[in-house]
Amino acid sequence: MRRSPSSELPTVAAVGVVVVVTAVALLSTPAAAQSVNRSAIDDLNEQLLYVALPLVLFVEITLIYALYRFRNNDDPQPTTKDPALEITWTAATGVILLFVGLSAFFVLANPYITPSVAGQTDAANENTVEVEVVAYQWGWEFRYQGENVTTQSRLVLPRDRDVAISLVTRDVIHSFYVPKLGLKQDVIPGQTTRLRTRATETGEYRLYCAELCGVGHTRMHGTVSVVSQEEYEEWLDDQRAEN
Ligand SMILES: [Cu+2]
Repeated sequence: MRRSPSSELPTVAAVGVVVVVTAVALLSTPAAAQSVNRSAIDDLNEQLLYVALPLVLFVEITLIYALYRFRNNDDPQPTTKDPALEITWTAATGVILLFVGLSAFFVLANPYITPSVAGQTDAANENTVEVEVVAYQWGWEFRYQGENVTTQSRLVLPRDRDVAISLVTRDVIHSFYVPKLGLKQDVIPGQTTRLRTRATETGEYRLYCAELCGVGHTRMHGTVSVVSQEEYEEWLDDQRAEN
Protein backbone atom coordinates (compact mmCIF):
# COMPACT_ATOMS: atom_id res chain seq x y z
CA MET A 1 0.00 0.00 0.00
CA ARG A 2 1.27 3.45 -0.89
CA ARG A 3 1.56 5.94 1.95
CA SER A 4 -0.02 9.37 1.45
CA PRO A 5 2.37 12.31 0.90
CA SER A 6 1.13 14.06 4.06
CA SER A 7 2.30 11.21 6.30
CA GLU A 8 5.72 10.99 4.60
CA LEU A 9 6.51 14.68 4.93
CA PRO A 10 7.02 15.06 8.71
CA THR A 11 8.94 11.77 8.84
CA VAL A 12 11.41 12.81 6.15
CA ALA A 13 11.88 16.26 7.75
CA ALA A 14 12.32 14.85 11.27
CA VAL A 15 14.89 12.24 10.16
CA GLY A 16 16.84 14.94 8.27
CA VAL A 17 16.85 17.24 11.33
CA VAL A 18 18.08 14.47 13.66
CA VAL A 19 20.90 13.46 11.27
CA VAL A 20 22.20 17.03 10.76
CA VAL A 21 21.91 18.11 14.43
CA THR A 22 23.76 14.96 15.56
CA ALA A 23 26.51 15.59 13.00
CA VAL A 24 26.95 19.21 14.13
CA ALA A 25 26.97 18.22 17.82
CA LEU A 26 29.66 15.59 17.16
CA LEU A 27 31.83 17.90 15.05
CA SER A 28 31.74 20.95 17.31
CA THR A 29 34.26 21.08 20.14
CA PRO A 30 33.60 23.94 22.56
CA ALA A 31 36.64 26.20 23.14
CA ALA A 32 37.41 27.42 26.67
CA ALA A 33 36.26 31.00 27.27
CA GLN A 34 38.87 33.63 28.21
CA SER A 35 36.72 35.45 30.78
CA VAL A 36 33.50 35.07 32.75
CA ASN A 37 31.85 37.63 30.43
CA ARG A 38 32.87 35.74 27.33
CA SER A 39 31.72 32.48 28.88
CA ALA A 40 28.22 33.85 29.64
CA ILE A 41 27.86 35.16 26.07
CA ASP A 42 29.20 31.97 24.44
CA ASP A 43 26.86 29.80 26.54
CA LEU A 44 23.86 31.87 25.43
CA ASN A 45 24.91 31.62 21.77
CA GLU A 46 25.22 27.87 22.08
CA GLN A 47 21.81 27.48 23.78
CA LEU A 48 20.11 29.54 21.09
CA LEU A 49 21.95 27.67 18.33
CA TYR A 50 20.60 24.34 19.55
CA VAL A 51 17.06 25.78 19.43
CA ALA A 52 17.47 27.58 16.09
CA LEU A 53 19.24 24.82 14.17
CA PRO A 54 16.47 22.15 14.33
CA LEU A 55 13.85 24.80 13.46
CA VAL A 56 15.76 26.04 10.40
CA LEU A 57 16.40 22.49 9.23
CA PHE A 58 12.78 21.43 9.76
CA VAL A 59 11.50 24.34 7.68
CA GLU A 60 14.09 23.94 4.89
CA ILE A 61 13.73 20.18 4.59
CA THR A 62 9.92 20.47 4.56
CA LEU A 63 10.14 23.13 1.85
CA ILE A 64 12.51 21.14 -0.36
CA TYR A 65 10.47 17.97 0.10
CA ALA A 66 7.19 19.77 -0.79
CA LEU A 67 8.77 21.35 -3.89
CA TYR A 68 9.94 17.95 -5.07
CA ARG A 69 6.89 15.89 -4.05
CA PHE A 70 4.29 18.21 -5.62
CA ARG A 71 6.31 19.38 -8.64
CA ASN A 72 3.82 17.91 -11.14
CA ASN A 73 0.63 18.75 -9.25
CA ASP A 74 -1.70 20.43 -11.78
CA ASP A 75 -4.74 20.40 -9.49
CA PRO A 76 -3.79 21.94 -6.09
CA GLN A 77 -6.47 21.81 -3.40
CA PRO A 78 -6.97 24.55 -0.77
CA THR A 79 -5.90 23.59 2.76
CA THR A 80 -8.72 22.59 5.09
CA LYS A 81 -9.32 24.19 8.50
CA ASP A 82 -7.45 22.49 11.31
CA PRO A 83 -7.88 24.37 14.64
CA ALA A 84 -5.76 21.84 16.57
CA LEU A 85 -2.81 22.38 14.21
CA GLU A 86 -3.16 26.18 14.43
CA ILE A 87 -3.28 26.13 18.24
CA THR A 88 -0.23 23.84 18.30
CA TRP A 89 2.00 26.02 16.13
CA THR A 90 0.93 29.23 17.91
CA ALA A 91 1.66 27.72 21.34
CA ALA A 92 4.97 26.23 20.13
CA THR A 93 6.07 29.64 18.79
CA GLY A 94 5.10 31.21 22.14
CA VAL A 95 7.19 28.68 24.08
CA ILE A 96 10.23 29.24 21.84
CA LEU A 97 10.01 33.05 22.16
CA LEU A 98 9.66 32.77 25.93
CA PHE A 99 12.76 30.55 26.06
CA VAL A 100 14.80 32.99 23.94
CA GLY A 101 13.62 35.98 26.02
CA LEU A 102 14.35 34.35 29.39
CA SER A 103 17.78 33.04 28.29
CA ALA A 104 18.81 36.53 27.15
CA PHE A 105 17.36 38.13 30.30
CA PHE A 106 19.41 35.95 32.65
CA VAL A 107 22.64 36.79 30.78
CA LEU A 108 21.81 40.53 30.85
CA ALA A 109 21.08 40.31 34.58
CA ASN A 110 24.54 38.81 35.21
CA PRO A 111 26.49 41.47 37.19
CA TYR A 112 29.57 40.93 34.99
CA ILE A 113 27.53 41.75 31.87
CA THR A 114 25.59 44.65 33.44
CA PRO A 115 27.70 45.99 36.34
CA SER A 116 25.04 48.48 37.46
CA VAL A 117 22.80 45.52 38.42
CA ALA A 118 25.08 44.76 41.37
CA GLY A 119 25.55 48.41 42.33
CA GLN A 120 28.93 50.10 42.47
CA THR A 121 29.86 49.25 46.07
CA ASP A 122 28.80 45.64 45.75
CA ALA A 123 31.10 45.11 42.76
CA ALA A 124 34.24 46.20 44.62
CA ASN A 125 35.81 44.21 47.45
CA GLU A 126 39.40 44.49 48.72
CA ASN A 127 40.59 41.87 46.23
CA THR A 128 39.11 43.76 43.26
CA VAL A 129 41.55 45.44 40.87
CA GLU A 130 40.22 48.92 40.13
CA VAL A 131 41.27 50.66 36.94
CA GLU A 132 40.17 53.98 35.51
CA VAL A 133 40.27 54.08 31.71
CA VAL A 134 40.69 57.47 30.08
CA ALA A 135 39.84 57.47 26.37
CA TYR A 136 41.01 60.31 24.15
CA GLN A 137 41.65 61.17 20.49
CA TRP A 138 43.40 58.78 19.83
CA GLY A 139 44.51 56.47 22.55
CA TRP A 140 43.89 54.84 25.88
CA GLU A 141 45.27 55.64 29.32
CA PHE A 142 44.96 53.22 32.25
CA ARG A 143 45.16 54.45 35.86
CA TYR A 144 45.50 51.77 38.52
CA GLN A 145 43.55 53.02 41.53
CA GLY A 146 45.57 53.04 44.78
CA GLU A 147 48.72 51.79 43.00
CA ASN A 148 50.14 55.07 41.66
CA VAL A 149 50.60 53.44 38.26
CA THR A 150 49.46 54.86 34.91
CA THR A 151 50.07 53.26 31.51
CA GLN A 152 49.34 54.04 27.88
CA SER A 153 47.86 51.57 25.37
CA ARG A 154 48.59 48.50 27.51
CA LEU A 155 46.30 47.20 30.25
CA VAL A 156 47.78 44.42 32.38
CA LEU A 157 45.33 42.37 34.46
CA PRO A 158 45.83 39.45 36.85
CA ARG A 159 44.07 36.20 36.00
CA ASP A 160 41.22 34.96 38.23
CA ARG A 161 40.67 38.27 40.02
CA ASP A 162 37.68 40.57 39.79
CA VAL A 163 38.39 43.75 37.85
CA ALA A 164 36.22 46.88 38.12
CA ILE A 165 36.81 49.32 35.27
CA SER A 166 35.40 52.85 35.18
CA LEU A 167 35.57 54.66 31.87
CA VAL A 168 35.74 58.37 31.08
CA THR A 169 36.62 60.36 27.96
CA ARG A 170 38.52 63.62 27.49
CA ASP A 171 36.75 64.53 24.27
CA VAL A 172 34.21 62.63 22.12
CA ILE A 173 32.40 59.29 22.39
CA HIS A 174 34.65 56.22 22.22
CA SER A 175 33.94 52.56 22.86
CA PHE A 176 36.15 50.13 24.79
CA TYR A 177 36.01 46.82 22.92
CA VAL A 178 37.92 43.61 23.72
CA PRO A 179 36.13 40.89 21.73
CA LYS A 180 38.11 37.92 23.09
CA LEU A 181 37.18 38.89 26.66
CA GLY A 182 33.54 39.67 25.78
CA LEU A 183 33.92 43.33 26.84
CA LYS A 184 32.27 46.27 25.11
CA GLN A 185 31.27 49.57 26.68
CA ASP A 186 30.67 53.06 25.29
CA VAL A 187 32.65 55.91 26.87
CA ILE A 188 30.50 59.04 26.92
CA PRO A 189 31.53 62.67 27.57
CA GLY A 190 30.45 63.87 31.02
CA GLN A 191 29.66 60.37 32.26
CA THR A 192 31.46 57.53 33.98
CA THR A 193 30.50 54.14 32.55
CA ARG A 194 31.48 50.80 34.04
CA LEU A 195 32.73 47.36 33.14
CA ARG A 196 33.36 44.35 35.29
CA THR A 197 35.26 41.20 34.41
CA ARG A 198 37.32 38.29 35.62
CA ALA A 199 39.75 36.92 33.05
CA THR A 200 40.29 33.16 33.24
CA GLU A 201 43.00 32.59 30.60
CA THR A 202 46.37 34.28 30.40
CA GLY A 203 47.25 35.85 27.06
CA GLU A 204 47.41 39.00 24.98
CA TYR A 205 44.07 40.34 23.81
CA ARG A 206 43.46 43.10 21.32
CA LEU A 207 41.64 46.26 22.43
CA TYR A 208 39.82 48.39 19.85
CA CYS A 209 37.84 51.61 19.83
CA ALA A 210 34.44 50.60 18.45
CA GLU A 211 33.01 54.08 17.96
CA LEU A 212 34.04 56.19 14.96
CA CYS A 213 35.78 59.06 16.75
CA GLY A 214 37.72 61.01 14.12
CA VAL A 215 40.51 60.62 11.57
CA GLY A 216 42.73 58.65 14.01
CA HIS A 217 39.99 56.17 14.96
CA THR A 218 41.62 53.20 13.21
CA ARG A 219 44.84 53.77 15.18
CA MET A 220 42.99 53.77 18.50
CA HIS A 221 43.82 50.29 19.67
CA GLY A 222 45.76 48.70 22.49
CA THR A 223 46.54 45.45 24.27
CA VAL A 224 45.07 43.74 27.29
CA SER A 225 47.59 41.34 28.86
CA VAL A 226 46.24 38.78 31.29
CA VAL A 227 49.05 37.42 33.48
CA SER A 228 49.41 35.37 36.68
CA GLN A 229 49.11 37.12 40.06
CA GLU A 230 52.92 36.94 40.61
CA GLU A 231 53.70 38.42 37.19
CA TYR A 232 51.12 41.13 37.82
CA GLU A 233 52.76 42.17 41.10
CA GLU A 234 56.22 42.17 39.50
CA TRP A 235 54.88 44.29 36.67
CA LEU A 236 53.32 46.80 39.11
CA ASP A 237 56.67 47.08 40.95
CA ASP A 238 58.51 47.70 37.67
CA GLN A 239 56.03 50.39 36.69
CA ARG A 240 56.41 52.17 40.06
CA ALA A 241 60.21 52.02 39.73
CA GLU A 242 60.00 53.61 36.28
CA ASN A 243 57.81 56.50 37.46
CU1 LIG B 1 37.76 56.27 19.76
